[in-house]
Amino acid sequence: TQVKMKSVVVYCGLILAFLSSCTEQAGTDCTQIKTLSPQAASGVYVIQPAGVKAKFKVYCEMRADGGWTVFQKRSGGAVSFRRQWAAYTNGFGNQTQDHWLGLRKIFYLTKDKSKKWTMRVDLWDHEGGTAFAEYKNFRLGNEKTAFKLHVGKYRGNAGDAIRGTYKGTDQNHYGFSTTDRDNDGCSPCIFGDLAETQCTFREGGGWWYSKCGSANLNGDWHPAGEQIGWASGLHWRTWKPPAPYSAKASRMMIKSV
Ligand SMILES: [Ca+2]
Repeated sequence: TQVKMKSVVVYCGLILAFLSSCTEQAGTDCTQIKTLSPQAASGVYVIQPAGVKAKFKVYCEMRADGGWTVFQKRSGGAVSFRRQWAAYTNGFGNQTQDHWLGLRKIFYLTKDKSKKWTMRVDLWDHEGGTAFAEYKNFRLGNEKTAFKLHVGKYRGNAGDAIRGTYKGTDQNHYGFSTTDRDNDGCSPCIFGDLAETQCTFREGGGWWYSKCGSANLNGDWHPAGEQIGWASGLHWRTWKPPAPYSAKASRMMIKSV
């Protein structure tokens, strides 16, 4: 029986080693996880993008059209998006709730030139409506470019707020700004009788502001009844113009193709 016990211990040890190597095996992104396991459910997964040493947790939104790696989620005021450069670079919040994945991780994902990425924005209003915007060829530049935003062709029903409605406010090919890192092109910008030097409005969230522009989903969250007219909000101004309307919820995510 001692020999039998010993072989059971060895056998179990092998199974445990096999299982732990299975759990340590990280996908490169949510799209690959969904492709390899079509039944995989939405949830938090550990990923390791190709050519990157870091492993990190992401929320995967598994849909019929593929696995999407979520990098922004807003649904209430519990998580403050009034953060500075370091926080927007590294990420904040909990992946199962409201969060910002972090510019460095989005860069790690999208720097692989062998893949192309589609970025999807989902919006929910306070009246039960939804809308979306999708961009082909999404990627971010590295930290030296202030994580410059690059998007290709738009499709959707929320409008192309990244390129914006006013001349000179196109956020495509613009770097990221926070209250302590100003790349917004305003020094100042004149809006009617207001002169703004910072599109973060000194306390709002970071974004790829271009003379402010028409999109910013990282501003202050506002509840129903207080969702209209704030300088800082969850704004996608091609969706509900002209007064700034602050969405009830938003989600930004990417899929590799
Ligand atoms: Ca400025």
